[in-house]
Amino acid sequence: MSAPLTSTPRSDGYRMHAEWEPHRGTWLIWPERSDNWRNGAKPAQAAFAHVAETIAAAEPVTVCVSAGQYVNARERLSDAVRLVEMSSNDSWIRDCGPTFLVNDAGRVRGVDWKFNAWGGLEVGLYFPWDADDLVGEKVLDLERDQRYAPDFVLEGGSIDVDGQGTVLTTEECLLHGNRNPEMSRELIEWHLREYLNAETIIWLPRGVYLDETNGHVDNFARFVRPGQVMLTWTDDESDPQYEISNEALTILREAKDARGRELEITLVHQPGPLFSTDAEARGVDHVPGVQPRVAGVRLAGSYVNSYFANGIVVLPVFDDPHDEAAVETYGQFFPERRIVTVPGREILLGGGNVHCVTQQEPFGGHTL
Ligand code: KQY
Repeated sequence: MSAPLTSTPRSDGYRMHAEWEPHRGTWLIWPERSDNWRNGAKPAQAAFAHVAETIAAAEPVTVCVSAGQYVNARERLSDAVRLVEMSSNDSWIRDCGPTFLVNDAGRVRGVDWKFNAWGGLEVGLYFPWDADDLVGEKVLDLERDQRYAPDFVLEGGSIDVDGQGTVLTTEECLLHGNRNPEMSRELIEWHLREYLNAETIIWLPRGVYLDETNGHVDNFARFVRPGQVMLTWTDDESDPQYEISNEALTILREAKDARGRELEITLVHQPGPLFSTDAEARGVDHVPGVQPRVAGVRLAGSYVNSYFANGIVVLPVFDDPHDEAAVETYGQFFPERRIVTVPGREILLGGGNVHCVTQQEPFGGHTL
């Protein structure tokens, strides 16, 4: 185990970069567990491969894969994708991977948070999660990046930053009794300020309706540039999502970012609502202690769960009437980038989407 730094990023002048800043590359983890991914994870592997190849056309991609899946993954991925053998419990590197940081000289470090599978023994999604919890450290080791390791449970999908000192997050997740129950809100804020180098934290009460992560903000509301936020929305007042989005909108309208700017908010209408089918649920193995996949359950589908890579945006679409408007909105957010759509349903069936399965490493600009 490499020894972590005992200072904090804030005191050392490192900050979490915004996702739209230049990347050195992107990390993913190869999916394989058949108690989360249907049909032996084959459709999920095709979906992850599609995402990896899409990003690899824009920047270097590394996929972490178990020893048992190495040969299979190598055959299903092109040579443009680097494969690294690494153990994990599932495939959500946004959440179990490191949060990369940069300083003004372009040097890169990372935060290796504690990971407890979205809630630990009581209501977490699976046990064990020890291999996932080591992913952050292993990735930073491979990159020879120095590591901060606070005693603090946090998933990367539960925070979003503008790279200029503002953090967006949800109370539903960060203040949930299954993450850091012994910590006060003030202490949780202290960790965000110190380890992301932030000034202002904007708390939204809840995330997407029935999101199994306890309302991760990366599926709900995200910065698209400083001062501008996209928010999952529905026009249907009878949909439980309406009240959730509306309360967030009120807060965002009143909020100011770390530089004192008011926020411009763009509403992105949700797909569906989408529900899992009988055939989809039947394809998932039942294992005690692992969240079951049940037919007819409402899926937490969202267009906000996209990924900004160098020169492109990878946007999940659902063969849904709202797809077109989402593509158009992203085109307005990012006129200088290509909006590349990928089928989003398969990853959604596993509980997340494109943003949840990717982790960006900032370019920084330094050489070793
Ligand atoms: O929202 C995310 N960042 C990840 C979703 C993980 C779902 C686990 N089944």
